[in-house]
Amino acid sequence: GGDYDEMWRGLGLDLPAHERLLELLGGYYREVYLSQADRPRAMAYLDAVMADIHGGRVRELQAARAEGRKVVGTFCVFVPEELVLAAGAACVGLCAGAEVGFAEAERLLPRNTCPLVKSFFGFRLARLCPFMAACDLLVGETTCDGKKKAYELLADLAPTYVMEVPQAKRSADRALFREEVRRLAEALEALTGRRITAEGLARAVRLVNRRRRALQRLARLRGADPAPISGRDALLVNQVAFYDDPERFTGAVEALCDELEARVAAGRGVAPAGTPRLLVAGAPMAVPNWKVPHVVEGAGAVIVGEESCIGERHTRDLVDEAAADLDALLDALVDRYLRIDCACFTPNDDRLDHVVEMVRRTRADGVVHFALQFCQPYAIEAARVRDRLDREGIPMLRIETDYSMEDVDALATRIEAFVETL
Ligand code: BJ8
Repeated sequence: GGDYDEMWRGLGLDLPAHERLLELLGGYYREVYLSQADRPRAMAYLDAVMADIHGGRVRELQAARAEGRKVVGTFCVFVPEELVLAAGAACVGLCAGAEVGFAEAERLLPRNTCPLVKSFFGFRLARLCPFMAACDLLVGETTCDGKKKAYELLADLAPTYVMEVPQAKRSADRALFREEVRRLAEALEALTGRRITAEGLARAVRLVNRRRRALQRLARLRGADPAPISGRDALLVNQVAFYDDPERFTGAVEALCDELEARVAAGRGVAPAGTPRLLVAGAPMAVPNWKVPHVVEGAGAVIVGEESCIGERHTRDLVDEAAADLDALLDALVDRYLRIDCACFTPNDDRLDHVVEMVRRTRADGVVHFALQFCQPYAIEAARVRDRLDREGIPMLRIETDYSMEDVDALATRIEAFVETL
């Protein structure tokens, strides 16, 4: 990392601790990713992105900032990236998938806080995330209680804006969210000094839709048996979608899909035809939270889809591109974002339909329901998912875990037993 030391120091990182983090991450990546046989060649792009995870993209963002561009960090797929781009800023989805800085985080937050929330505090307090440090503004949202209250504390550490997300989807909720989208647009204009125009927003809508379509194409290709790509690799693509340059990333995903299409045509896969196929449903898995997919695919199954915000909840719906003026475009954004079926909503029956639809489309043999420890929305909603899947005759295994490696053996035992029943 010698090349980047000056940049990282300038961003206030703790260089020795950061060096150790990158070493750990590199080792874990080799174990989870580079050990796989017969990966698509196009994954070389993702390997390069990951090898340079805190380097090249941060340098691009810093170069843009030097020219006066702003960088906005987000933690949730409810924050409309299109608005950020239309205001002339770059958007980074911050990941928070590692158990770092937890000792520091636990001085502020209760120990029984979801690891995702603890992680973004840990990264900030232990000065380990150059992306967060490069952000001119963090945009939080009122989804679960843990995040909502944590943003109040985060605001003491970094410029933070919080957008309200409703808890239901009636017309009053839509009106509230519409007003929140307008308020966010204003805040972004104030940050960048640039007006959001209809042309600018329409361009951003097309750009983000293009990336969604590429990721939808990847999702469809995973329906083939044998599966042309591992679940780990597909998850990684969905993770990198949050912070890579959208244009370049979309090109890389299209190239990957071209290769996968050829694989499917040739009947070639990452695991033999007939390998048990699983859908993972639930809470997001942020970089570098590859624990469950690593265990699942080590247990002789292949993951064929993610019903998750780092997965199809992020890519399923497009924004209507037909809208002509700014108001209509903002309405189209609201319509699209309110289709998100996060477990923070009540009722949230659409999600049950989506899980079943995904099982059918990906030809999955079963579902692994994934909740992060202390995440009430997903842990409680798991019971409703189970009821629905029972009625459809789809087997489900319920998992609740954190970012530590302590339960890996226990998880492996449970997952192997589940896979054997399929
Ligand atoms: S739209 S899933 S990205 S809120 S896992 S922090 S819910 S206690 S992440 Fe999420 Fe937006 Fe919903 Fe998606 Fe809370 Fe649960 Fe932790 Fe969570």
